[in-house]
This record gives sequence, C-alpha cells and structure tokens, in this order.
Amino acid sequence: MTVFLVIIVLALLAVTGWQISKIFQLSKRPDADTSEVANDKDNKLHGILNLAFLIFLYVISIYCFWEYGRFYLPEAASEHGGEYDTLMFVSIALIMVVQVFTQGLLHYFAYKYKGEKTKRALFYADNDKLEFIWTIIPVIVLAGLIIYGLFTWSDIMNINEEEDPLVIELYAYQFDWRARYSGEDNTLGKANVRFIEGVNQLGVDESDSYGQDDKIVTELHLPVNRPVLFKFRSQDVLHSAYFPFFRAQMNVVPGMITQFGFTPTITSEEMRESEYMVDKVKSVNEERNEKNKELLAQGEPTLDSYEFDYFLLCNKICGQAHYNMQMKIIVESEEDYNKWLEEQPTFGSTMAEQSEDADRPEDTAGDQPPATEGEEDAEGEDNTEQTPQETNAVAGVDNEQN
Ligand SMILES: [Cu+2]
Repeated sequence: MTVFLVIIVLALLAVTGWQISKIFQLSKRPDADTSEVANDKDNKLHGILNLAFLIFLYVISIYCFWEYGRFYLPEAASEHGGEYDTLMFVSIALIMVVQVFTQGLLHYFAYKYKGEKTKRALFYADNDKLEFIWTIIPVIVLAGLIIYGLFTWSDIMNINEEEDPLVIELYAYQFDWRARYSGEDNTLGKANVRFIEGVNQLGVDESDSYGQDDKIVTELHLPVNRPVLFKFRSQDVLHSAYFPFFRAQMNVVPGMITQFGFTPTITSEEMRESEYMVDKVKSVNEERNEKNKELLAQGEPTLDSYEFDYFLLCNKICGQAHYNMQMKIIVESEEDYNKWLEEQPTFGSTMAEQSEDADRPEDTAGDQPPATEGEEDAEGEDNTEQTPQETNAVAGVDNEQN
C-alpha cells in the first residue's frame, strides 16, 4: 500500500513539474529567443563550463594524491618488491602524463573551437603523416611497457631451485590459514583432504615419511634474507594469499597446488622502527584513543593500542568471515627463527600423541599430555575450536565429490 501511495505522489509531482514548466514557457516575453538551436551565448557558456570542468578534474586529482597518498604501502620488504614497485611507478607515471595532457587538450579544444556564427568549419579529409605519428607512438610505448612487464614478471615468478629455498605450505580454509613447514628434509609430505581427521587438520598422508617431520603452525615465521618457496593449498573454495608488504599474491585453488617464492629482506622489528611505520602506528593509535573516549562514555570495552605486524590476508571474497581471514607473519633473524621452529611439534609427534590419548583408559583420557605447555597449549585450544568447522568443511568436500 505504501509503495502504491509513493508511486502516486511521485507521479503527481512529475505532473506538477511539467505544468510549472509550461507556465514558464507561456510567461516568456514574445521577443525572447525560443529557438532550440544553440546560439553564440550558449556555446560560450558551454565552452567555459568545459574549461571549468577541466580545472575541477585537476584539482580533485591533486587533492586525492595529497590526501590519500598516506595510504601507500611502505618500502617493499622483499627482494623482488623493488622491481615490482618500479614497474608500477613507471606504468602509472606514463598513464598520468598522457592522461593529464590529452584531457587538457580535449577540454581546451572544446573551448577554443566552440561554435560561433562567423566561424566556418574547415574541410580536412585526412593526413597520413599525422595518423602515422599517433599510431606509432602508442605502439612503441605500449610494446616497451609490455616487454618490460614481461621481463619483470618472469624475474619474479621464476623460482631458482638452486638457491635452496625454504619450502612452506600455506593452507587456506574458511576462514583461516595454517602454515606447514617441511622440516629437516625440506620436503613436504603428501596431503589430501580425504585424510583430514582429528588433529590431522591438513590431511597430511601419515604413510608418507616426508610428512613425519613437517610442522603445522598458526603463525608464519620467516628467516630474513632466505628465499622461501610457498606452496598453496585450499580445503574448500577459492582463496587468495595476499602479502601486501612483500608485494606478493597468489590464488589458492581447491584441487591444485599453486606456488610463489620470495625473499624477505626487512625484519618485523626493522619495519616497526622505520619512519613510515612509527608515524602510521602513532596516527592509528591517536584515532583509537579518540574512539576509546566514546566507548568509555558508553561503558563499552576499549580498543587495544596498535602495534605493527606483517600479515597474510585472503584477497578473494570467500564467504561470510572472509574479512577476518589473516595470519601473522614474523620476519626475524635466522637464529630466532631456528629457535622458534625447534619449539614446534612435528606432525609425527602430534599424531603419536593423538593415538596415545585414544588408547588411554577413559578416566585419564581428558588429561593434557605432559609434553604440552605454553604456546602449544594455546594452539591445542585453537585446534579444538576449529574442529566443528573443519568437519563441516570436509563433509562439504566429500559431498561435492560424490
Ligand atoms: Cu579466503
């Protein structure tokens, strides 16, 4: 009913507008120019409006660069990142120069050659030389840009196996990440979603000896200046592994393994101390403090103060909690990295613990195994939390395949 009333009101308003315009027409002086054809005055006005619009475009562009420039990422934290940024900068600079120049000409010509009673158009059929010039220049520039881009692409995408990269699997599922380190042998054990059961969240094949020393973790630690080769696997839908600070991104596709390799060059600590990050953290915390005042007034819990960490994001809208799908990345010295990795349990030991738990008599089965402590404890809890989700996801995969 409301919709019907709204439609009637809108129709009546339209009729009113039409009637008012008719009254205006009738009330015009008889000697006024009622011709539909634009006269010199109209043309001049539109010429000037064209110039004004050009100025508006330039001003708003400069404003956007000025105001939103602070959202640019800091210096790339990976070896190939510099190359990537240069390619991006060269492409954008070229596009901007051509755009500013041609847009200016377009509006200026619309003004300069506006219609005037005394002006006559020149009949000018064609000019081979001009056509040649405006064809050959874009051809050369675009070919140059494409060839440069292809070289950069193959430089970044080709993985040099001779550098002995550290092999890490990144496993995506709705809605989180797991990392699997390949252990002493630097070879990942085989895995398949069909093997997912209990603590074996990633479906690692227990019969594959390469998998026994693999380490599955919830936080990605990387040694600085060591090439890393990531192998990506998805449990459910299409995800995308996005490392903005390292200028890397790769689709994570169910049913296949994709890969990307890079060398981190700036540790988390160094990045935190950089001028860019100090300023950024300060401004984020200022905003949070402002927000906290409001929250306190409303009696709600306040926000924690922000500290910078690298992170891995999902860059494909993969479902409801997609926005929350991220993993902390810590780039540290080789020493710290080795120390951390040492503390992580291997897949073999986790599976052994599980079967021990299952064999135990019921009254003690709920007890924590004695070896578990500190961080592992937290991870254990996390695993339990994920279990229902995991089971659903696996069921989903099975249904799909049946
Ligand atoms: Cu995702």
